[in-house]
Amino acid sequence: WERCQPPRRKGINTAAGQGRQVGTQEKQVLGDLEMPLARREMETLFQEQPETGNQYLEDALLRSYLKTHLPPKVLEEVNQDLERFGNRLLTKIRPLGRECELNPPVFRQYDAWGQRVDHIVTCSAWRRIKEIAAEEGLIAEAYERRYSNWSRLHQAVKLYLFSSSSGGFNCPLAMTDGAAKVIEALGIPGSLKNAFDHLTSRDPKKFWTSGQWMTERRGGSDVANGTETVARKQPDGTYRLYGFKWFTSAADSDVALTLARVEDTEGRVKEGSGGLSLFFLKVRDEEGKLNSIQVQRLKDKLGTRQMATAELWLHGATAELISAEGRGVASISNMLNITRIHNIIGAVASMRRMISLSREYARRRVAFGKLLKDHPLHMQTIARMEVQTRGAFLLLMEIVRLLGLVETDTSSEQDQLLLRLLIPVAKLYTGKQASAVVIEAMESFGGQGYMEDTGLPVIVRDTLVLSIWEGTTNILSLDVLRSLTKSQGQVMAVFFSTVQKKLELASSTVKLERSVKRTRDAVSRLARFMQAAGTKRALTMELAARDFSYTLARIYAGS
Ligand code: UCC
Repeated sequence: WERCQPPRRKGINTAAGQGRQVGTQEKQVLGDLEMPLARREMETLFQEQPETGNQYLEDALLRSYLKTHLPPKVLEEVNQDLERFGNRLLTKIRPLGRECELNPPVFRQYDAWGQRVDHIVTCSAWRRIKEIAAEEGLIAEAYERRYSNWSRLHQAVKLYLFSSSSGGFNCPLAMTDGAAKVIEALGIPGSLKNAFDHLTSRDPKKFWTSGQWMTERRGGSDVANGTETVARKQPDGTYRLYGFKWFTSAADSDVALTLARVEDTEGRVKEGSGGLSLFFLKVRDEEGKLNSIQVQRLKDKLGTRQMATAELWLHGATAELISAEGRGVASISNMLNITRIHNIIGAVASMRRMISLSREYARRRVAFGKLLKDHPLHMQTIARMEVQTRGAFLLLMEIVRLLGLVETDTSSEQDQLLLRLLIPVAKLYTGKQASAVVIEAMESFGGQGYMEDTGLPVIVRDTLVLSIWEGTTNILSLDVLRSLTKSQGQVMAVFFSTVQKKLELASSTVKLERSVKRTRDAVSRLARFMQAAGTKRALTMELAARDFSYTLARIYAGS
């Protein structure tokens, strides 16, 4: 702070730097600043770049959550791992992530001699991050289950810390996790054992990532009606896929899960959801040749530019049918629910990163004679973002805690219902919330927030996709309704009873009285709305789906 401001200005509160020895370098800078502008050798910076330290050590809420919830032995080991990981993120991973942003993938369709190669060229930092992801067990941790039901939470926390430094590698990891989950849910059949081992490996040489090719020209949301890809059975029992995939994220992945319609002997296919089946395929063969796949082009995206999203033609790609015929959507929903959780992780991580930087800036930047942190209105704005972020963080922790219980067969039926409901609720809410928070945080830097080379616009761009990826806000709101219908309302019964229990606990704390009352009022209004909606046409609930889902998110996060 002292270094950055013209010295001896009246009316400036310099308390932040009082009592500090002025070093040689600082003396030089201060001296330089005292000189008339025209005679200065260089124009010294007038504002230091806001930078944060070890993310784990600086995240008080995360640390207190772990301390409260993890058993002591688990806490001890996890704590050590996260502190070490926090240092690695700061010193090694974040610079690599920045490099990925500066060197986005490029598409080389032909080689120098006119041969079609369809090569997606990624930078060395991207490939290094893939190795680090394996070494850190960012997928493996969840499947090894060395901490039983707490392993999933441990993995999610690592991903949360990793997310905003990952140079977009959180995207392939989301889909890799989803693919591993689908395979595990199928009981790891013999034909997929090798793939499962690769997807969950800690060995960088062995680690594979997976794509999730669901989107076609006619169906981003309406996958059931928009999927045109067909699958032709081969004499050896495998299938060949023919079709066009319009968005394939992280198209440099090793394998993919995708949907297609199985043709009968007459070449006919069944339309709609019941005609879709799920397939597993390798993108390249042992020699690195594409599996009868052509890359049409890379997408020119607003954000997530570090990661290659491609249009792909499948010209008879060899694939294995891995779901029952016609059960493709139900089967891939295991993947969707995992990638949606990763989306929540990404949302909370972006908010946390922007707020950390914003807070740091407020401790250094002077305006109107005092540091930003001493301006009540500025701090109120940050505090509001902080509250949003904390609510979203706790919602995330609740979801991964429940997932851990379900995955280790230690969950109750109530836990399973609550998890089913909270995933779409939290995905849709945090996706939207994150966009609002990061834009607000960008504003807290003034014009600097809008400058490309501060790195801040990257976070904003990459956050904006979170309400679109893995299902838009409306589609997720309809998924919330789907969970109500499918469970015949049981998800709401569990929701109400869980919230009541939390509020009961909170009501014993005097300071929380007002908040408890407000949340209880919201719960009562929600109950009244549900009662009234029960007597109306389905359209009422459809029109209310988004507001209803927001209400659930706010009540749950609030409680
Ligand atoms: O965008 C993509 C990749 C981006 C990169 C990923 C990075 C993310 C991480 C970020 C890190 C920061 S991939 C494309 C994403 N696309 C979507 O999300 C699709 C959006 N559309 C939907 O979600 C739709 O609601 C559909 C496709 C699921 C609707 O399909 P249907 O077939 O019309 O729906 P049905 O008929 O209601 O459902 C079929 C079956 C039912 O089961 P059964 O038959 O047993 O009754 C449903 O209960 O699927 C079941 N089902 C589910 N089960 C559907 N959704 C779910 C669910 N969420 N959970 C459990």
